Amino acid sequence: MVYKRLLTIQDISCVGQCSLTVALPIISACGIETSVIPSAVLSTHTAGFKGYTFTDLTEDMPKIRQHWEKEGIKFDAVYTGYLGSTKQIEYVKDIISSVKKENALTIVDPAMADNGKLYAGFDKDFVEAMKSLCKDADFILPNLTEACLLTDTPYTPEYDQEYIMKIVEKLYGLGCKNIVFTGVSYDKESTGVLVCAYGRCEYYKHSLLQVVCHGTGDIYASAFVGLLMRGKNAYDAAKIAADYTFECIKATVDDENHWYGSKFEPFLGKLIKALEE
Ligand code: PXL
Repeated sequence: MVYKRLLTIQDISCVGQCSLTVALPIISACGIETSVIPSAVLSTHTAGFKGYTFTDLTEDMPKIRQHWEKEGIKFDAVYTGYLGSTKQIEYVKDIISSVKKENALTIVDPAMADNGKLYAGFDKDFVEAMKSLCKDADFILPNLTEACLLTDTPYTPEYDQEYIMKIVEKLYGLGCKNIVFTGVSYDKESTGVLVCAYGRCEYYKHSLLQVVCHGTGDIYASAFVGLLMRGKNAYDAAKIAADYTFECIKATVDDENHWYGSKFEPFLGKLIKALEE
């Protein structure tokens, strides 16, 4: 097996099963060395908890980059998730260009919004900065709300294929190379992922569980990244990651005490098995 090294930049939500507490175990389980730069430390994520702490780590970023430059530290891929400030996005771009090995992949999850709304603390400037990060990425993984924000498209929860393909065209227009469009649902019973990669689009449909489950975007993106790094093509990685995320949600929905995240740990074994197939 080729041993690969990845850097992921996103927050530590100490409790809440999202961001780094999801990315680290999942990508490591896929057999990829996973280094981190925390964008911020929060006591919990911002979706449902009240009074959470937020320590912004923006100004640590250039210092970390400078140290790594001295050490000659480089990566085979950089995967970014939830970032803590608009200024941070500029620093993240500097880090990416400084630490990327030749032909390294950049994967951007523009984690900033869901269900038609920006997450707490984000504004229009952040969206503009995120557009510029997505433009240079090899893969972006937006949900519908994020894709709408990135393309200045009015969000609607009910839509058809034409609406989605117009957004895809606009994302290409922005400069995005490959798009893994999550949560694309054309009827009430199903949802799916539209993978537009290497010049063609393929839709993978799966059953929809009628629940809002936090952190599933991070579970999905982390599994996708791990699978892609282990040599799966984007379509297969997107499908396996979707099946994995579905199982995590299914295992969580009946537990009303587990509203804050999804139980991803019990299915890591299955994810690893899928890697070998
Ligand atoms: O899962 C996305 C996410 C990541 N990090 C923080 C969040 C959220 C979603 O709300 O609040 C801090």
